[in-house]
Amino acid sequence: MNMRKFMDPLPIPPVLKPTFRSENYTYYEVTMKETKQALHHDMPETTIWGYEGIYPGPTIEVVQGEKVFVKWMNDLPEHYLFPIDHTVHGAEKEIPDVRTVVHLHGGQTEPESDGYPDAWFSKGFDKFGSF
Ligand SMILES: [Cu+2]
Repeated sequence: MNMRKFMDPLPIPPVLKPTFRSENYTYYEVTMKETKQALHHDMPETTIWGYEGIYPGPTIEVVQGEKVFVKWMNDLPEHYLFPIDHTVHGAEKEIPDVRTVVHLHGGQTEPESDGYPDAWFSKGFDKFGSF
């Protein structure tokens, strides 16, 4: 495959509109979805898992000091894109194949809301836990 340079403009993610905004806080909902997207002009579409179904995910614009809540929702398929080695810690067969958790760098996030490394939830919050 010959991938030519400078074929695509720099991707600028769209700005996400809040679900709710008041004088005290702003609330967003972001859904993780599987979609198809071409990541380069010379490549065919490929399967991606993206926030709001795009990669990179949307931008959340925040004014300094603004309090923001985000509800991260998992609407990914129930089975992973690739084979899973169930002998690895954290990938046991008893837990859902596809689990997610969101972690933020650069914000002032309360620890219980910042995606502990072992925390997870499955599609539709059907199951959740930590190891
Ligand atoms: Cu981190």
